[in-house]
Amino acid sequence: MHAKNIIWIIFNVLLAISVLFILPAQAQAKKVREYWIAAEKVTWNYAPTEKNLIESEGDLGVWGKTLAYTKYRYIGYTDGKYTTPVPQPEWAGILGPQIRAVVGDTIKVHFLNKTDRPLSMHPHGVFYQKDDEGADGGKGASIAPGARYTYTWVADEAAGPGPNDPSSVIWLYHSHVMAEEEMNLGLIGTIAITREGKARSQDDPTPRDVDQEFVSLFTIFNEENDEESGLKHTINGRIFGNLPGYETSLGKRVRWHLVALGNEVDNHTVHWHGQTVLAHGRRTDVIELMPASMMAVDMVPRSAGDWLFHCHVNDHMMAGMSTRWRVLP
Ligand SMILES: [Cu+2]
Repeated sequence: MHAKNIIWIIFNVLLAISVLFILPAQAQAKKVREYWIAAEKVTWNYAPTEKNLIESEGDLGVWGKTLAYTKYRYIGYTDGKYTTPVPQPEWAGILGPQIRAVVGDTIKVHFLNKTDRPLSMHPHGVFYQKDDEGADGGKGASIAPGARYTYTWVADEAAGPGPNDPSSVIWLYHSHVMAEEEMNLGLIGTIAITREGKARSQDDPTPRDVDQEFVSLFTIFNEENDEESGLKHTINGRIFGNLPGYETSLGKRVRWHLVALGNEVDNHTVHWHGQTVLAHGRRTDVIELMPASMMAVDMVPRSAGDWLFHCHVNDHMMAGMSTRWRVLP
């Protein structure tokens, strides 16, 4: 037989094997991703250094009068014993554990309410049946103190990135028994969904076309019935530069997931010094957020240094809605 024919036959056999076995195996690679999350009462300090780290000459103003308050948080654990917390990056601040999935996956959240009031977990974006809405009737709508509930959510096509989105998008989750009160208590987190075929691996659902993903929640927590000193203008629950950990380096592909929550006053304009971002194909260095907005933008840092990252609304800047992000050379 002619050598060319043999090569042709081998090529076709390999092609047949890949079509019959390898491709279907990849298409079937759907996972059930399990999370153990408890709601807990904590003491939260809005500025652990007790310093204004943005203006070295400045102080914390009226907002420094009281810095520590009782808050409620979602805390992630490694398993159903709820004894070993899942470590969080420093920049995550008050945010609950990051839930992640790839389009096609199912998310199971084993929720335990360790607090003294009924709470829930209500997700945005993902597919759920009525019992797993975490709000408005259904079994998961109100979980009593000490009780548990397992929420089943599906990262279906409609929960994943759309045609104009980057390879991952983010959704909020929050408690929804007395929603406004509970979001103000701190019961907030996010769900990241990666486009099918874009995850690093079966076990690592992070998108492989970016090196790092950060999440930033812009919200004003109201601690003292609208008293100005209790209006904490926060990024991930910290004020006046007290949120460390946004660290990257030149040339890295960085994705920022920006979210906001709150009231009419929670119209935030997120601004980076030293860098621009791509937002749905548009170049800018300021992103507008309204309460419950969610937005993914990409950047490749081009200038090394410690740069301001802040809300550009004047009143909010003055009240400490700023921190720094670091670009290493
Ligand atoms: Cu703002």
